[in-house]
Amino acid sequence: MDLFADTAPHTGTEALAPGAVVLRGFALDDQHDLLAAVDAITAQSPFRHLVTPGGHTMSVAMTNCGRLGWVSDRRGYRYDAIDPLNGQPWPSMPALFADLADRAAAAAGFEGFKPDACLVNRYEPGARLTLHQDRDEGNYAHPIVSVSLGVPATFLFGGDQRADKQQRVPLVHGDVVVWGGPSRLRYHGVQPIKAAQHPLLGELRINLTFRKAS
Ligand code: MD3
Ligand code: FE
Repeated sequence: MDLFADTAPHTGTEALAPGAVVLRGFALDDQHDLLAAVDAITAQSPFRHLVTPGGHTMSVAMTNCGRLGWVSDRRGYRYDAIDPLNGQPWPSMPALFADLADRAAAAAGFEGFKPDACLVNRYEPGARLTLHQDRDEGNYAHPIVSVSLGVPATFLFGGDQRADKQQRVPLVHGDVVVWGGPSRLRYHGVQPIKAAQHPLLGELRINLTFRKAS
């Protein structure tokens, strides 16, 4: 009988595909500091539901920190140095964020990752991300690092074509994933979040994605 089945943090490294690595529990040591930093960011640049170029309002609420932030509106998707909600630069990237992203990328074999953008996604129950590619960044040689916090999610990891079969990857609080090399442009998404409770975040899931946007 596994006495630790429900309480032991899941740790270790799992290779998903060439260039794609799950670092289980990699962010757990920093969980409280990460969430305090998210609160400071959203005090300045609040979460908001962006509108896609097609006119749909996204179910995931977003904000950014770092020199550049990802935005969407009727004109398209892009990175911008200014938060359109307040006309100010995005909150600066906390040193802890940059350091965690750099350490995670290095653990996956990508040395010297210096992100200039962090997209912060907030999921309520039912929120989802439909299958997409991340292609608004300038240079696909850099990986993307993602940090999962709060309630669990099922991540969909597809192929280079939208119609390719998808792998389902469960992601829980503290997991970090690095997507680089040949995985960088693969289609991916997040299934609708199931109702659940997390001790620190209640019914919410928060995902930090670190990018080199320019
Ligand atoms: C795989 N966010 O913000 S992060 C996004 O959990 C996004 O909020 C998801 O997809 C989330 O664009 C997933 C993981 C991710 C990010 C970029 C990737 C996976 C990726 C790029 C290529 C392949
Ligand atoms: Fe994405």
